[in-house]
Amino acid sequence: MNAGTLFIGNKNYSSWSLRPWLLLQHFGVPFREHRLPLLSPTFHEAVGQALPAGKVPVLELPDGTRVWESLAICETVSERFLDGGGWPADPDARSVARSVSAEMHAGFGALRAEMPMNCRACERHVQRTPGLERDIERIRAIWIECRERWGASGPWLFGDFSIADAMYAPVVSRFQTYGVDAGPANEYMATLLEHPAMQRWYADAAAELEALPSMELGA
Ligand SMILES: N[C@@H](CCC(=O)N[C@@H](CS)C(=O)NCC(=O)O)C(=O)O
Repeated sequence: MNAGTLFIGNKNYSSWSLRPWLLLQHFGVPFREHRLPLLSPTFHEAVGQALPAGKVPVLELPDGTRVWESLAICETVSERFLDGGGWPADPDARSVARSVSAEMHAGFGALRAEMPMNCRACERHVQRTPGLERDIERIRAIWIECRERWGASGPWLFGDFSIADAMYAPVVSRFQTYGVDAGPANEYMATLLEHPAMQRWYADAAAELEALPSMELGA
């Protein structure tokens, strides 16, 4: 079944857009992609209309219902198009997958502010503040624990690919860009970066023409 239209920002910069996009792509759910470059006139025109909260991503379902907030979109995709399969089947794994996804959605402010996603950039270095170090440590611990407890049945955080992997995909991208060593979770990072859909996202980001100074470090 077609999921409708996913409104996203620039692939180079829009980390929140990547999450539901990757989920839909991974599970092969057909959808239409509508790109609204951040800070552009077309983006501003869409605010309050296609974008109820003035942000991307937004999923417009085939009946016209709009869903915003990346985690709410992922939940909706799982419920309506995957028969709940966006979450792990095991109840304990599912509870923890929900917790780490919510933790990502609500937190890691230092990481998001100090290491912005930029798919085209490589070998960036930033001064790590204590807050950033704490975020990095916590994320490393999450990945390592998930892989140790649930990774036996597959290469993803909970074995099979789940919403949790989609939620952490932009963090993997950031760790690569800024040279963060994930220790035993480096293999997990490589798996995610090699995902064919991630490779497509990166190729599309490389082809984008917009370079937004306010989204680059040092701006
Ligand atoms: N909590 C939101 C965050 C969405 C968000 O901040 N999106 C950014 C792009 S990655 C945006 O639309 N920024 C435009 C603006 O704030 O004007 C989610 O999970 O979807």
